[in-house]
Amino acid sequence: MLRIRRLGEGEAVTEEKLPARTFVTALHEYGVRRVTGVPCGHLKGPWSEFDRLGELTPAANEGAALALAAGWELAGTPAAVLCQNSGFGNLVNPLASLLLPCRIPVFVAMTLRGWPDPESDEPQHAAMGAASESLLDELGVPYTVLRPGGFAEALERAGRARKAGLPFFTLIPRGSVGAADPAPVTERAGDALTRPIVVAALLAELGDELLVTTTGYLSRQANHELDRPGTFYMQGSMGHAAAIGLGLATANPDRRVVVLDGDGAFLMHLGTGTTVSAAGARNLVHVVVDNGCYESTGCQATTSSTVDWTALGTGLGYAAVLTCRRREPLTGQLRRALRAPGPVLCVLDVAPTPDEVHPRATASAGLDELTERFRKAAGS
Ligand SMILES: Cc1ncc(C[n+]2csc(CCOP(=O)(O)OP(=O)(O)O)c2C)c(N)n1
Repeated sequence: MLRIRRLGEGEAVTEEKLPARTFVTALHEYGVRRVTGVPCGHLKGPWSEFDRLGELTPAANEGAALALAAGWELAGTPAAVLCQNSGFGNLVNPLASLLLPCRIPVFVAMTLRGWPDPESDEPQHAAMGAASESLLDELGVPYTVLRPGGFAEALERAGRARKAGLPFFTLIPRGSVGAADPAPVTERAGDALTRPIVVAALLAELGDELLVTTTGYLSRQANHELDRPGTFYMQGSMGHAAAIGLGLATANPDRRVVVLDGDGAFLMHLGTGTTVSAAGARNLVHVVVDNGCYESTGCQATTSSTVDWTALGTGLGYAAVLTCRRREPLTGQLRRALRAPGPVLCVLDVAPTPDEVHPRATASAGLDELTERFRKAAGS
């Protein structure tokens, strides 16, 4: 039986774990040859196993992951998607309008945040935690919730769905799949930038600018360095920091708006970069902290290593693009970024620091309170 109790930070719902290797071997036996998705900390074990085997292609967002897997399936290669239910909304479109009508069977392993008790998780997961099963019911997509010892049965059911031309979701309660061995800590150059350094430096330069900080460790770091009413700490809604910032900037043309983004989050909805430049938001500064990984979910690699940020920012139409990878020019580059006519893209290349993690802003104040405080600071 699944044991449920109230959870503390980082605790798991289940105490019996399916080892990551068993998860991967079972999917191989089921026939899966290729895997994609967007990482969740609760699937980091299988994610790193598939990565080690060269079978994993990280996708920019969950919808793209499902469409990529559909392409593999159309080519006769059974495929799986690994994701978190916060990305369920991203994949509903290809699920409803591609996989179901074209009868393409993909196996999806989706972790359940905000479930079974929304109170036991962060507030941004409550609505999706409560709705994940009923949304699948409404769409007519077969699924099961993984129980201890129940993965073989889940795959049997997935096999039946596959024969009927249907995708299948296995919903994974938090903590029910084992983690990977910790990655070796890589040496970083003495003058390398890090998340704490760049966030502290940025906050030191801010006056009354509004600041929107992206989902995950960057929001936590900003809150840790300097809690200010003019900072909107995004908790969920990954990939949409620049869009929120653009809304604020176009509604307040006389006030600078700074967006603090991650490489994974910016790449998730990169098209917003074109909206930012088409809107000509001269008061918007988009700072992207590129650590090459999804640090907040376990440092799984993003695709940023293949990105030429200067070419990308220019191509997207940002009015100025600045980059920085060392400590000495950091403050100068940030000052230039904050003063230049925008929209400005400022990309800071940092080394990951997974050992430095701070509490969420919501550890000290409610989401309502933080939002209301920001509304006042934004002048509404
Ligand atoms: C739509 C969606 N998919 C996945 C997640 C899980 N998630 C939370 S933070 C995060 C990593 C963000 O990576 P990045 O933007 O590069 O910032 P970093 O964590 O490296 O600071 C992920 C994948 C999420 N919250 N929302």
